[in-house]
Amino acid sequence: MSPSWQSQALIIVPTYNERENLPRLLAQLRDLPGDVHVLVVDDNSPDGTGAIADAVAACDPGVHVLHRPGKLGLGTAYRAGFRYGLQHDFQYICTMDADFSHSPASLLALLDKAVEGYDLVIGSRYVPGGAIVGSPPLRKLISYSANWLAHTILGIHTHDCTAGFRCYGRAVLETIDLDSIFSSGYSFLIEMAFHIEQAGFRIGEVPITFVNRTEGASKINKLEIVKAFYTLLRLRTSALPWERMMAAYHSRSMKLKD
Ligand SMILES: Nc1nc2c(ncn2[C@@H]2O[C@H](COP(=O)(O)OP(=O)(O)OP(=O)(O)O)[C@@H](O)[C@H]2O)c(=O)[nH]1
Ligand SMILES: [Mg+2]
Repeated sequence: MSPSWQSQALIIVPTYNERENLPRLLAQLRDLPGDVHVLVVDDNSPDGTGAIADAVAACDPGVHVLHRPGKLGLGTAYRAGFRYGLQHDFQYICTMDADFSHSPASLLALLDKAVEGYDLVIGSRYVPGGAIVGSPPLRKLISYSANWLAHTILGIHTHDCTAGFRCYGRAVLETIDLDSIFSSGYSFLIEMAFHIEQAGFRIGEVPITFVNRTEGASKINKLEIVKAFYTLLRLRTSALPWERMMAAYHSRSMKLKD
């Protein structure tokens, strides 16, 4: 029997220098039941990941590629992917890393839960059954602290609000003003979780085992960690009038750029 999301799910895979991982990942995603489509958002990777994606897409109508001129950040890659998914009428729009930290097989559990009626489903390391394998202790500490701070400073309830393994129902992405999301990098994930909770959507988490990448290099750096901290403080003060004014100005200028 075909799953109920048959041909309705788009998986956004942002890439920057993932040539060792991408061909295998695309093959595994396209082998999943339900004809999930994949959108690679590549930022002109110097290692030729974009050309690899094009070669796969040329032979498989379920693989799509968006090319951007340079490294513009993970958050804006997600946003470009969301727009593509909405324009092409997908009902479930998922995101995952290209580096096999998020297992393609676990995607089915996220989609199942979304079909149950959850507006956003997160593949979570921090619910019972979730785990992290192979990450250095410092990396684990940073991830754990970012979540703890998000819970403490912003009152976010989602256990793993920094996870990039997600399945958004279409309604969420139609409702949240994507132009008002200020973060262009990794803190985009915290900011989205915050706004989605504030908007009253139903968020579910399914346990996943996050496996540290074995191929290619991480793109997260110290600046992204500082930005995440700034994002927490900015969202905490977002009730202040000047912050609302800045947000409105930012949203207007993003709309003009599109
Ligand atoms: N298009 C695009 N993709 C990016 C950018 N930065 C990172 N990525 C991709 O986003 C995904 C997550 O990046 P990673 O470097 O794996 O970051 P991470 O998973 O938080 O960190 P690690 O655990 O160290 O791997 C990967 O598929 C990257 O190739 C970017 O600026 N643009
Ligand atoms: Mg990764």
